[in-house]
Parts: sequence; C-alpha cells; structure tokens
Amino acid sequence: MNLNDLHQDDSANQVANLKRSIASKLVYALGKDPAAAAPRDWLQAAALAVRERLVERQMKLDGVQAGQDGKRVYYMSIEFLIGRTFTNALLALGLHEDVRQALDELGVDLEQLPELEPDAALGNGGLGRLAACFLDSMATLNLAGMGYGIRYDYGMFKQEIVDGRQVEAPDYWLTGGNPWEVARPNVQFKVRFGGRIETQGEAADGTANMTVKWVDTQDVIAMAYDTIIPGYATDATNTLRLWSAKAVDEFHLQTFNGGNYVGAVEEKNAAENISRVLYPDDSTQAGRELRLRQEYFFCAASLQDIIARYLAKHDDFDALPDHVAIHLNDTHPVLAIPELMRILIDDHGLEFARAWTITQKVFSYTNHTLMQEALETWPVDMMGHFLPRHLHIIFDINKAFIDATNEQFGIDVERMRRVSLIDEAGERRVRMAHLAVVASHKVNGVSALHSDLMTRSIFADFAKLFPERFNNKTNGITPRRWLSLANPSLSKLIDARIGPDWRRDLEQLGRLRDLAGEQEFAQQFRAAKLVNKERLASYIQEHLGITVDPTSLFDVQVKRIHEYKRQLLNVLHVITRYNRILANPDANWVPRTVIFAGKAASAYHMAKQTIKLINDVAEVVNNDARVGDKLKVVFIPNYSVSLAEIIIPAADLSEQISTAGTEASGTGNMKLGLNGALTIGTLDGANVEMRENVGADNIFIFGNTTEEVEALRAQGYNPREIIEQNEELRQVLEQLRDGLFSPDEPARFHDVYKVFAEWGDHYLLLADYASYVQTQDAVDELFRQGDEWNRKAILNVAGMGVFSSDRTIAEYAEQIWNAQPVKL
Ligand code: HT8
Repeated sequence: MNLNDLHQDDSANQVANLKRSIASKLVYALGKDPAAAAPRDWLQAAALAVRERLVERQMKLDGVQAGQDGKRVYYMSIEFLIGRTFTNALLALGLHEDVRQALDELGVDLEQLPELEPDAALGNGGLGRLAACFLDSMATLNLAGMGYGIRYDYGMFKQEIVDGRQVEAPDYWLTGGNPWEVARPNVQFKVRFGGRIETQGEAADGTANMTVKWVDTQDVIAMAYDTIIPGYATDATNTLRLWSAKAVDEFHLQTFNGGNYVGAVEEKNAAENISRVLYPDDSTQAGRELRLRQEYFFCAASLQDIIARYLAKHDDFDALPDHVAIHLNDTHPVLAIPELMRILIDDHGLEFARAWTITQKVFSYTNHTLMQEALETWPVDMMGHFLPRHLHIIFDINKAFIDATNEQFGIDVERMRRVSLIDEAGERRVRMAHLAVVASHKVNGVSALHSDLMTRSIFADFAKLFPERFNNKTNGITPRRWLSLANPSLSKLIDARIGPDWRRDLEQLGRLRDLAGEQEFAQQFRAAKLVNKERLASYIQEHLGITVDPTSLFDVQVKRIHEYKRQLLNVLHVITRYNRILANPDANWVPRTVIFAGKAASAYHMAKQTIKLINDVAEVVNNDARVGDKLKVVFIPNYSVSLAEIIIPAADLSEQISTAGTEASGTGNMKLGLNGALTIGTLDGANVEMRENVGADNIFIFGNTTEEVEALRAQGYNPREIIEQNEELRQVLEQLRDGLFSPDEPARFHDVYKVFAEWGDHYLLLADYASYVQTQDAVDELFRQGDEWNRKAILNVAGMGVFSSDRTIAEYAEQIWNAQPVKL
C-alpha cells in the first residue's frame, strides 16, 4: 500500500474525509456516542483526526530523510513550553476551514473547542518557549531536527491568587489523555545510576587503554513519547521525543526485593518519580539530587537513541559529526558530553583522544544567563555517588584540557584555577558551563549585548583561549503562533495589504512602513488593536470582576516575577501616579490600565511579596473613588502560553525594564513589539537590537546603560542619597513602609522598603526611578496624540521582521550546525 492512498485529499473530498475520521475517532477511539459527546470529546476526536494527517507527513518525511542520510540536529532541552497544539496544527496543515466545515456538519462549533485544550506547560518561561519556537522554525525550514526532553507528568504549576497571594496548584495536564503524543513502547532504553566502576589494565597516563566497567547500578527505563511538530507551508515535520521514566520490569522487582512487596512498589515509585515534575525555578539552579537524576535520565536515553539511529547505517564513528549535531540548550543537558565519551570509550573501545575529537565536533552550546545563582554546579560527591564513571571522565577531560592549555599558553596557576571544570574553593563542585564550553565547537549567547558580556565576564578566560568558538545568535519568535494565531484581526489586515507570505518570511513586514502614513490603513490598524483590547477586557471582567476601559492605555508587564526584571520599579511608578492623581485630580490624565502577569518560584520570598504588593496596590487604587477611570491595576493569574496569546495582542505599552546587563535577551519584548506595542525599556538584552530595527524615535529608552550600571556599582552605589534627594520617591517608599497599601497589616511590606533603604537596592531600581517616571510622562504625551502613537505602533510591527525564529534557526543551521534542509 502507498501512503498516498490513505487520504485522497482533493478539496472536494477533504471535508467529507475529515467528517468521517472525526466521527470514527469519536466512536471507535474514544468510545463516545455522538449524541452524548461533550465539546471536550469532539476536541479530542478532531485532534486525533488531525494527528492522523500529521503522522502521514511524518512517515513520508522519515522515508525521504533515511534516503538522504544527511545531518540531523538534535536539540536537547530540559524544557519545551509548547502551549496548545490544535489551532497550530490546523494552521500548519492549512485545514482550518475544512475542519470547521466538517465539525459544522456534525453540529459542532469549532470556535468553542480550542480553549478546552490544556497547555503543554513543560517549561518555566523564555528558555522553554524558545525551544518550542525553534522546533516550529526547524520544521518550517525543512531541517531534519528533533527535540529531546522530559515528559513531565506535572507541568508548570497553576497559579491561583488567594487573598492577593500566589498559591501553587499541581498541573496534571495528562488527565484527559494527550491526543498529540504517540507512545512508543518499542523505544525503551535502560538508564543506569549509582553502582561502582571496575577497571582492568591500567594505562600509563591513567586514561587510555584500560577497560572500564560500570557495575552494580540501579536502573530505570526511559520510554519514548513522540509529538509531531508540523512545519508551516511545507510537508516537513519534526519530532519532539520526550522520555518518561518507568521502573524496570516487575519480574526484576520481584527478584531484587525477595518477597518484600511494599518495598518493591516503593522502589518502582522512586524510579518513576524521575519524570514526575518540572522544577518551577526559572534562572536559579535547583541543586537537588532529583534534578541531577532528571538531567542524566534524558541525556542517557537520548544518546542511546541517537547512537542507535546512527549505527543503523554506519559501522564506525569517524563520520558521526557529519550526521549528528547535538545542541545543548543551556547546561541542563551537559551530561550528554561525558555520556557520549563513555559510550565511545567503554562501549565501543575508542581511545580517549579520538573520542574527544569526535565529541567536540558534535556538540554546541547556548548560554542563557550570566547570573551567578543560575549557573549550574554539582557537588563532586553527589555526582560521584550517582554517576561515578561520568565523574571520572569529567576529571579526565579536565586533565587533558588543562594540560593542553598549559602546553599552548604556558603555565598560569591562577588561570588554571579559574577555568578548571572543578571549583576547588570549599566543597568541590563540577562547573557545568565550563564543561559545555570546553566540549563544544561553538558557544553562543542570545543577543548581541549578552554575547558580548558573556565573553567579557563568565567566559573571559575561555574567549581568550578559543576566540573562534564564541558567537551570537539573537533570539527570535515564531510568527505563526505569535502573530497569525494570537492576533487574527491584525493578521487579516496585514494579509489584505501585503499578502500572507509574511508567515514564512517575516521581513516582508517591512513593507508596512509605506502604509504607516496612509489614513485608511492607520484607522484599520487601530481598530484591530481595539478588538484585541476588548477581548482582553472581557477576559478580565469575566475572571477578575474588574471593569477596565478598552480605550485606556494598556500598559503590560508579563513575565516571570524576578527582582532583576524589576516589577517593583513598575509598582513604584504606579504608586507615584496614584499620588499625582490624588494631588491633582482635575488634570488631563491619560487613563491607564496597568496589567501584570507572571509566576514566582515557589520558594522565592521577594517575588511572592511583589505579587502580594501588586494585588494590594490594585485593591487600594481600583477602589478609590477619587481615581475613577484614570488608573486601574490588574494582576491576571496563571500566566501561560495560552494567556499570553490573549494579553500580548492587546498591549499598547510593553514593559522591558530589567537592570541593564541582566536580561540575556528577552523574547516577550519581541512578541509585544510584533503585535504593535511600543516598548518602554532599558538598553538590555534584545531591546538594544529592537531599537536599531524599529528606530530610536519609536521606542522609549530610559535608565542607566550597562557601563553606567558597572560604574555606579564600582563607585559604591548609595540608594539612600537618591531617596533623600527625591521628595516624590521618598513619599512612595514611606507609604510602603507605613502600610498605606496594607492597612490590615501595616508592617507587611517592611522588607520591600528595606530592599531600597537598607539592603543596597541590588538591581538599582532607584538609580533608574526618575528617568523611568519621566519617560512614562512622555508615554502619556504621545498616547494623547492618538494618530502619532498609532503610526509608531505600525512602525514597530514593520521593524520586527528580523526577530523571527526562522532567521535565528537559519543562522544556527549555517554557522553552528552545518546542516542543510532536507530536499522534499
Ligand atoms: C533568559 C531570557 C532569554 C531566554 O532564556 C532565559 N534564561 C533562562 N530563562 C530565560 O528565560 C534560564 C537560565 C538559566 C536557568 C533557567 C532559565 C537555570 C536553571 C533553570 C532555569 O533569562 O533573557 O530570553 C531565552 O534565551
């Protein structure tokens, strides 16, 4: 049989075929009587019918890829923040209209279904969402790519706001079954932990020619679940392969536990806990044993899979780098490096030097943060306990690296101490970022500024040793999800003027520049924004019972709550504005709705305080009759991909206000700009490049630059001086201290006050306060001139073409992976 015979999908048959498959999925796969089926059942059935079409594409592509035996890119990431899949799949397959009609003929309204789908929230924030955008772009560019990660049973926690405070609830996203994944019980690998190593035949240098056995291990099974990632306007697809932990078979349990039934079941649970839950800490290293197990678990399974696929066609390893590129999304998958070394040396008998040459050609690494608390290090003792062989290999790599460096550059004890893979100060620890840099042929940062700072700070020594390794790949976002799907009103308008091709060639948005001065277009652009603002206002009304005016300025800060992102600076401005309104109620105020959303890591006290403060300020401001419609403050709970799709298209103003030098790139900044928000931001991360691309006149830049921040800190920054000199700021801080926003507990925000007045204001909020408030005045001024604001918003959209993840991925493919598109 030929795959082409399965669905003879000429347009006339398409709807009839879809109708038949949806109905048959409903009855035979889900066991539901159409008469009794709920909307959720119809969604499930439609998803299964759509998935069938994806599977066909995937199989055809597998055949083509196998024939060409080109290079495959394996993108390894401990997070993939996918969100919903249904409408994305319809867009990619061009099936939206046909499915709508098929469902309509079955008496079901398609538009009611998408919001019933749970998000696949297998990530914290930007890093995980970047991985999801990259898969979309790899498929769209016909690259033979594959994502590897963990199939967490519990994704990112659900955030509830109770009494103004964050409460975490588990996200068991698989309850109703996941129609997009295909379980692969035939793809299972054993992953080993613990045990000890046995060596035979010691070599003179202690590294080569000895056989090493890793024995007495405790084993876990990794089983594959595949999700197909369709490309847009191409038949190509990619696979996201996520590993789920299973206990070794019950037979083994029985023999190992000799009649101890409860003990056996306990052990089974312990094994399966490995893929139970996503760690909800963004930009901090968890440092927990279970996290280390998670990291090794998915590295070991993925490497076995990659090597098996390679060995199906090859019988030695010299050509491995011609067929395999493994990309490390931050350091969480770095154990893949010693794992590949172990496989090559212990399982296949390669010498250390040869294995190392191959390994370096295979791996590349992206760094996503310079912040000390996020840089992964693992205690040598912990690693020796769980992964004794890998620790040994890491020591061997370190020795070879230090020896080679000394040979080439001369002995420098201080440098040796700084670059070593082992931190010897205090408890000895393995530095995962150093291992990544030493083992990779390319290392990149995620914005021009970040890549530059990276080679001047954390990797300064390495950049001198291997300058050719370091490069920049500015992040991007997929225009399919973040404009086409999230913003139908604007997409329709753009289609009408420049056609639909911007979805795979985002630079075409540049053509909107010529339309910015055209009155009819400008008016339609404004109408499209209003539709989105009304949609968000309804959401806020329905979920929070707060009435907001869709014509007010929507001022939006949506991202993880973190001190360096400075949500508190935004709050200081809100309080300042509140005071000014009360002092001068009859002035010509520009009505503003300040919208926040974001999750705090569950153990991050100051982030949680920030959420409570936002909600307390909202309570006071929103209920003060003297303020009326001039100012509203809203904290929208449970920020997620699907919520972002509603909030972002409605924004007028995008808050990107991190301390210069701290936000590696940001990607929300790009999503908001692409949807026609003007940015108020510091010269941090990709904001710098956004200014270059939209024009300095069309963005609100404020505050200290990275150099100025460095200088301030060097000269001994003193926030108290700033407080003393700024009357308005002093009032705001005293109001916080004295409980104006927490009358039921006046001391509630003493610690927030102390951040500024006593603890040194580490992220320099007060140094930027005056500049920020002044720039917010300029924002009001421009918003008052509606047409001029609107014109600049259009120019922002027009300038965002370069921030497509298609551009980013094309650069990775050419300059890092050396991978060519599959010929279809
Ligand atoms: C950057 C953000 C950038 C985005 O990557 C980020 N990096 C992390 N999260 C991000 O959003 C990050 C870094 C280290 C971690 C971690 C998350 C360590 C442990 C756990 C989570 O902050 O500026 O846009 C994509 O490059």
